[in-house]
Amino acid sequence: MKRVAGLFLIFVLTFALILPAESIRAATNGTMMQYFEWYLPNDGQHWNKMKNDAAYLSGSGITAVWIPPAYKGNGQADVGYGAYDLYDLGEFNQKGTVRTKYGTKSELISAISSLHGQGINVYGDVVMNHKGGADFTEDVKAVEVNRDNRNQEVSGEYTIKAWTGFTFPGRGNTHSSFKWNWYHFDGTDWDESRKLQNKIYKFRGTGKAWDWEVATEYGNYDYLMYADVDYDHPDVVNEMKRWGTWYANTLNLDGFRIDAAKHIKHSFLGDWVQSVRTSTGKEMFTVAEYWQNNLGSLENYLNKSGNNHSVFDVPLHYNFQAASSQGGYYDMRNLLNGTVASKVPTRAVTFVDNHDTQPGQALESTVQTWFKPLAYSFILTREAGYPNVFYGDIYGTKGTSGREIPSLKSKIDPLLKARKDFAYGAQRDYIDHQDVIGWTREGNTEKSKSGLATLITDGPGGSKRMYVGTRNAGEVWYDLTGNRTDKVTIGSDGWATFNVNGGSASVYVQQ
Ligand SMILES: [Ca+2]
Ligand SMILES: [Ca+2]
Repeated sequence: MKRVAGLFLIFVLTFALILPAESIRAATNGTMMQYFEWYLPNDGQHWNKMKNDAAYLSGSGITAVWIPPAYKGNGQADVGYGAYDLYDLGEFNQKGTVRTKYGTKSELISAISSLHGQGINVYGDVVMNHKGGADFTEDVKAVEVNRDNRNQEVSGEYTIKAWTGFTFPGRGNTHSSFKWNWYHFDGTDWDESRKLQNKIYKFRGTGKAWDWEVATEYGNYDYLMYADVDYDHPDVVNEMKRWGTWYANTLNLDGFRIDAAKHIKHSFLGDWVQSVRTSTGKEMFTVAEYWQNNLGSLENYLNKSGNNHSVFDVPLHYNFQAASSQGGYYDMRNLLNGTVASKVPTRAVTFVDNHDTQPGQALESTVQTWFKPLAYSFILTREAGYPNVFYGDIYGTKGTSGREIPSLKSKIDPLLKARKDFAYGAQRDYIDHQDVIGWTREGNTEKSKSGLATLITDGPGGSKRMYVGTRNAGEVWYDLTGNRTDKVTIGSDGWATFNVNGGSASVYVQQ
């Protein structure tokens, strides 16, 4: 905070806007939005809000939304990750409620129809690692394992009462007659007969073992929470593929976000994606949440899951967080170090924050507010990666008095516009200074005014001479973010000098 202590207020006051730009997915750049944050109210109105938001989203440049888990969780207030019944999309009276936290199945279908009507794709959240809220316990033979090394058994075999029986009495056999029993799972962390804390139980039985390959943290990170689904069981594999097709067809989904991928047998996930693509006949863009700040682990996941879907660029998020918390002393040349966007750009979904990294959540690592416009200008105006904008950054977050993310809509909207209208064509990097870095896009002939120049700095303001292409020669460009008011005339040689304020971002485009 030292060097920037005096500048911090200026950062807040000037708050750079980010520009949107770039995207390689179509004639118009693709931009995804994560349409929820953790602390949305449990009022059943979220699907309705999303429906009413469709026109704004489309107009601002959002081309796809990732919706929260749409099925019945372990109670009405469940965010969705305590998944109970994947076939109950707010349709049956189960867990004391018909609707989910977000609304009813019919409201969701109506909202998706409105999004499609605005040309926006919809990606469903897929929670397949575990099941919560079982209907009854079963007697299961199990051993305790060491929490820090799940390959190490630390007790003899004995019988526990595990919450592993799922018959879905409120739904019966509608949509699926599959019932879950203990042998469809690998383990749990609760024995109802002894009620001991901090245990992990591995089930015993023919063929029972933690799944492989999964992440290697704690020896084997198959187990995360609740009753852990066993992807060595062929009936489970078949049922989940069948469900994936049903989920996609019932909601007319265009893709998926896979939850907790590092805890799920990687080869199964590749097969599952391929299976649903084949059975639906659709592209079904898919991004997996593999939460590890390690490029090698992410590349290993891509390889072991068949190289057929994308991953969130977790290392880039942590680079943003580090840069935002070093008070101007971060070396901005390092922002791309160790990122998916730099190594496997076609598989990178870039993002700034999400429902897990926001204040108060399990993986809290929130990018500081002053840096968000810089981070969004980075993911929205550069060529590499498919950017994802967080609902909590547009509308603000709740639930952590005094520490919420404020609404940054007025800062992000111009950057989305930059992405939609200007961030096209060849990119030139000027990532050559510890504070002020920049890049340009030359534009293309399909988008008449396209082309841009972005500058960001975590320290003092500055300027940089950059090439934007002779096709833009003679044009007068201005800062779409409003942070700078000077006009820049592009030279006949395609070069010009651009300026940026301290702790800020500027994105110059044609007037
Ligand atoms: Ca297993
Ligand atoms: Ca697992």
